[in-house]
This record gives sequence, structure tokens and C-alpha cells, in this order.
Amino acid sequence: MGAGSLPRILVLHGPNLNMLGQREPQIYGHTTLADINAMLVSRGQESGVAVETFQSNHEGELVSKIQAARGQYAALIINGGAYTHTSIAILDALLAIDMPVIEVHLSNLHKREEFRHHSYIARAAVGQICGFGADSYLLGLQAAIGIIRK
Ligand code: CA2
Repeated sequence: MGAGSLPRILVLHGPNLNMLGQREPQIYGHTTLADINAMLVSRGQESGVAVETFQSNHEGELVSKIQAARGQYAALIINGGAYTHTSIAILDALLAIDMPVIEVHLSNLHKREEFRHHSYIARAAVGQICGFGADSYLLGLQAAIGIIRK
């Protein structure tokens, strides 16, 4: 079956996640963002969904991508990076698209500094997965597929 007829899932990565695997492996692991994206696309193919990915270091670009996702995707998975803890603009965009949102993080936010414990994105999300490294994204994809199939 061609990807054209499959449900689409958008995965958004926020700022600095393009550096994954290149710096701070003790916190974020050795897997690169390209590795994560390839895993997601491949797991999506096995599960009958078309996964698309996008990374930006710019808040406004992420907001525009979220706005443009409306009506185009069955679900959205987001690791907002540090914008998770600061961005009401991203929260507002997520609330406006009328689509299941799954929040994911590589690290366990709750074991880290106090300022990482609060997520603005959480208010717009069905749920949050954090602390499983790159597997957080795969668990997020599994959750998204489960929601789509319900
Ligand atoms: O654990 C996560 O996934 C985070 O969203 C990652 C963000 C951080 O600000 C959040 O609190 C939790 C940071 C991403 C930075 O990624 C880097 C990767 C390699 C080297 C430096 C930063």
C-alpha cells in the first residue's frame, strides 16, 4: 500500500535536539536525531502509518508547523525541548489543532532540575512519556497508533 492512503503522524523536535548523539551523551544518549527519525519511520511502516518528522530551533517555526498540521495528520508527537518549560505560544497552537498530542522526552524531567518539572505542553497532551531515552519516541508512537485505532 502506498503511503498516500495511510494515516499520517507528525513528530516534532524542538531546539537543540539536532545535537543529539554529538554532545552530553551521559544525559541524552548516543543515538542521533537521524537515527530516531529512521526508527520512527520504519516502525510506522511496520504498523501501517506514515511518520513525518521536523526539527526546529525556532519557536515560531514550530508554531507554524503545528498550525499547518491541522486536518493533515491523525496525531502529533512532540518533544518541545526547552520550549516545553517556557512556551505558551506552542501550548496555544497545540490546543487549537484539534488532534491527539503525545508529549515525549528523552530524559526523566522529574529527576532533573525543578524548572524542568513543569510542562506547558502537558495541558494539551493526551499523555506524557519521559525517561526512556530514544525509546520514549517509540512508546509515544505506539500510544499515538493506539489512539488512532480506537
Ligand atoms: O529530555 C528531553 O527530551 C528534553 O526535552 C530535552 C531538552 C531539555 O531542555 C528538556 O528539559 C528535556 C534539551 C534538548 C537538548 O538536547 C541536546 C542534545 C545533545 C547535546 C545538547 C543538548
